[in-house]
Amino acid sequence: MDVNGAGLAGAIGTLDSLRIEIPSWGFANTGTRFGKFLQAGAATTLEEKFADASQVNALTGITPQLALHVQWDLPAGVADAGIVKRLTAKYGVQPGSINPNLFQDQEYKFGSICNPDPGVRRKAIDHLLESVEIAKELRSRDVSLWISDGSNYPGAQSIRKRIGWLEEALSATHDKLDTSQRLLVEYKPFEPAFYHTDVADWGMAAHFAKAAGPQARVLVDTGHHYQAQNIEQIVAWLMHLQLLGGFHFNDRRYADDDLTIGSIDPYQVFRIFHEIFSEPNAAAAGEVAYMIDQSHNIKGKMEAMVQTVVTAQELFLKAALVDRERLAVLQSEARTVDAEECLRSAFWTDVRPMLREWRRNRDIPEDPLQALRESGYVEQIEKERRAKNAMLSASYA
Ligand code: PSV
Ligand code: MN
Repeated sequence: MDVNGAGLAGAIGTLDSLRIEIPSWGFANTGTRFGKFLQAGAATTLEEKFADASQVNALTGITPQLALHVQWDLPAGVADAGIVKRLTAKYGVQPGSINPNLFQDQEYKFGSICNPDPGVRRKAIDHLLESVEIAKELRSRDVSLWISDGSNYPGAQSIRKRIGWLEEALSATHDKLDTSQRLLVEYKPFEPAFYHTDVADWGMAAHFAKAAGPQARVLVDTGHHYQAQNIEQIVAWLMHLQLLGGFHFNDRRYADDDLTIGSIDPYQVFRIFHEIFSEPNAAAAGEVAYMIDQSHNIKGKMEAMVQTVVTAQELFLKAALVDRERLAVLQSEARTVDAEECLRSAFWTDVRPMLREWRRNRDIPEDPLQALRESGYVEQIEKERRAKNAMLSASYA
């Protein structure tokens, strides 16, 4: 691709704005429902998660925020906010989105905010309200909610009643937000429930966000779609409706499986970024939160996170290089092949030399993955945490 000066300068300017939030759970031992392969260097405490996140930020320069999962990171709820503040000050990493957890407690077997038992619904709503309190205390903008509720057999639950319960719970949560906060509603078509999930797709999430109130938005987890779904079209629609809150980035081959962003279909991530850059209202595009939702079982966690951030940056820059003015002309003249080639030529541009230069100019290691390997950080945390990780059980039994 022939990158002209103005196009490149604009793209670099766009790249400067990119911040990616990384998940605390991406540093801890996780697995599949069949078991876990424990890693000697996995984080075993919140402090270790902050330490790892700060290392990723030092290596990449664009990940100053750490998403927190309430039950995993603040088990005492708002009473743990002080610990988070101390870690923030110590490691220079800010708390990012606050993720309530409505999927682990035994009472949630038949649902949380959609449970037919009003007592369980109350408990779940209280957890949501406490999550808003935590976010206020930590000055986090986003309360990011995945609702795992659903059912496994036809007839087992009233889909209609559950819609009403969900609307009530989300508007009660929205009522507690202060004016700077947002509620993000994440959808997923299946798992853990296998017959129906209560927020199965973007249309349902958009409805619930609108019903909840003006500060609610939809969160698109790229892994939460059926095969062949056109995710960038969903993104275009959500932008059009001013309802796109952000992303959980990952990749998938068959189902939600937390693979590294772009490892299976990098062109799709590029097309998603392209749709965001096509938004005429730049301020609205700037509100979109880019978050990673991956927890690796096979790859080393530090390496995987650095590789993920670098990959996201590459795909973001490629999309920023699309000559959108020319594309608009080609589209209006219905020059199909030329329009497609306009997109493809940006995608096939090797942006790695530009990114190396961009990092050099900002005192960031040119090759963050190589820098991680040379830093000795992974060996150090493996030494420090090996014994603690060995004591953890490798099975879910
Ligand atoms: C559910 O699959 C999900 O995508 C939600 O965002 C959860 O918060 C996260 O994964 C937990 O790993
Ligand atoms: Mn997610």
